[in-house]
Amino acid sequence: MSNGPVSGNGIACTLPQGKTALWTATAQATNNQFVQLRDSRGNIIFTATGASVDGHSPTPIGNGSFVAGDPSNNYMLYIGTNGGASWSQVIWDDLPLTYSGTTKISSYNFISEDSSDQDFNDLWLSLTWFDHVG
Ligand SMILES: [Ca+2]
Repeated sequence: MSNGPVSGNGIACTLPQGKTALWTATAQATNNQFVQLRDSRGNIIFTATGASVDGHSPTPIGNGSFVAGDPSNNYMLYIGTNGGASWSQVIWDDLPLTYSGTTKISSYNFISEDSSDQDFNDLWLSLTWFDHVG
């Protein structure tokens, strides 16, 4: 199952207010990748940029964690190249893992194609929120 390809110029996703989320971004591309999450008011939650060290190998370009604070739970994700000068095509899905009616974690995966070879690995973002941390 998956959604897309869709334009990386704003993909709606939800993160429950108060939950802690972890993210990691990996490039496999020559082009300078760009990924940014914004809340419903346009505030930037995180940004990562970078290319593969050698133009093709999987290269971490950022990671972090934050507590989702938007009361609406609504966020927009942007994936492109060169600071958003162009937008990539993105395939994505969300995998919730539940126990006894509670979502324990939910993991979004986004993979992008920044050109034409259709490998859909130029930027990979994993974004996971936890019901409980610690
Ligand atoms: Ca590609």
